[in-house]
Amino acid sequence: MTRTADRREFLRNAVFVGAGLLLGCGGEGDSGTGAGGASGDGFGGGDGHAGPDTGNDTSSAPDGGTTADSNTPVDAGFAQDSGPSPTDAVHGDTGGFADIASGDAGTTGCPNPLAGGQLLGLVPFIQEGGKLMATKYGVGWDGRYYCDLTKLNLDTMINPISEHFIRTRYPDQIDTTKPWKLTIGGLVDAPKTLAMADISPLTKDMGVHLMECSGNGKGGKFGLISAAKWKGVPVPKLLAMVKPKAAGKRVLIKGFDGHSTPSENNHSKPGASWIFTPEQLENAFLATEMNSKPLPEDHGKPVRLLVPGWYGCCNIKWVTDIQWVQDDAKSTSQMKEFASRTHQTAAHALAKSFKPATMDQVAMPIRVERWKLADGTQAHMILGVMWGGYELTEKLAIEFSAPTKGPLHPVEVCPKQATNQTWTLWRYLWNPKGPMTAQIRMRIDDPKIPTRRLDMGWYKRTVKV
Ligand SMILES: Nc1nc2c(c(=O)[nH]1)N[C@H]1C(S)=C(S)[C@@H](COP(=O)(O)O)O[C@H]1N2
Ligand SMILES: [Mo]
Repeated sequence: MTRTADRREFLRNAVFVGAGLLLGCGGEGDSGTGAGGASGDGFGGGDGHAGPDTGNDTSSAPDGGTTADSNTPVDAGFAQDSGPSPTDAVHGDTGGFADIASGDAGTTGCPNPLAGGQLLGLVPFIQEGGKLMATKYGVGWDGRYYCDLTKLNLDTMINPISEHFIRTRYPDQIDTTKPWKLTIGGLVDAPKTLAMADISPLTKDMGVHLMECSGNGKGGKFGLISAAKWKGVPVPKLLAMVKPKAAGKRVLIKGFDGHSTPSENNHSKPGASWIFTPEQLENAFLATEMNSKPLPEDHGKPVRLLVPGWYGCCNIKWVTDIQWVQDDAKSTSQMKEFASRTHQTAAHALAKSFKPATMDQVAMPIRVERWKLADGTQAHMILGVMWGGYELTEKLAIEFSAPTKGPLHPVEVCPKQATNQTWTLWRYLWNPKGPMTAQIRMRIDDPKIPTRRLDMGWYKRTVKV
């Protein structure tokens, strides 16, 4: 069946129920009593490492965030065991389904196993939230936009600019009266300074890339992740404009990071910059356009770094300098701040001790739909995304760790994963046996594929059905 035909069939069969009072835009309120500081990266403030998940479903660090300094996705506002809030009840929310209806060619391209059924609504994820969702708020380092994943456009799998996550808002100390300058220098024979007029002619379409903040966590319902279409200039092209001295071995990329409002609880330190080897920057680019529009202020206007496959913290915004530095250059404050969240063993003193801050293969559910079938029975359709990693896989599996830790069930990714640059949609037809609170956790059932975050239980999500 073609994608379009399937999509039409899917839509014909979907009967929209309820007025669709959309939740998710700040609807959850603040449960207040969660662990950790008030600010942060959608993250609990600490910088230690949680151990691998023990399989214990109650209060291991990756889930419960009970250890003050554990590296968990739990952050402020997540009240442990607070149970469902009044808004957690299944309601008539068709949230996001209108978005599906707006496209014509379906992304899923898979036969709809619920043909003839009726979509009753979404089952919310519980024991998460607390952050203001789908709203731009805050200033400087603490400025955020958590995107509402239940409303992801499943046809395009791209976030419009207004719905792309934000971590750190436009610095108020940028002098907008002066033209932007980018200096390529450091340990070079002759540094070069470029204006945007020099950079723009060098740009080209770079395709769709997903970005995820390494602090993407439960407090913001995992909304610090988004995909956009980018245009920019390949970093190797810029590096080729200067001749490094023999001692120039690594490349520091630095962005403007001056905000007059300090980060709450000193959570974020000034000095956004990261040090790479030239090889690590082979596919990197300095972006000037996002979704065919000049780069918006909050996303790095006029120019920002994007290193495909690396965590967001490496994607320096408001780039001012590219500098060749020596092999034993000291790591930057940004590298140290994000050391644990990027799987480093310590906040190393030297840049060369840092491993690439890459995202292993990851997956999580984003929508749990409740359907009524033609025979009157109910079914649940779980929709989710898979992203990251270094090779394509068909070994996605789902695990329900309630009422007992369950076996792995293979999940068909449809259409098959075609790139690691951005996310892929998957869905799974679920028939829970009776009412229960279930933890949904994804796995890649292939020991050859590294899955550090899935191993930790980072993206476990809980629903009550
Ligand atoms: N100059 C500067 N660049 C920065 C940051 C920052 O605080 N200052 N934050 C980084 C982090 S932690 C992330 S996740 C991404 C977020 O990019 P976005 O806001 O465009 O989604 O920007 C990165 N670039
Ligand atoms: Mo981040």
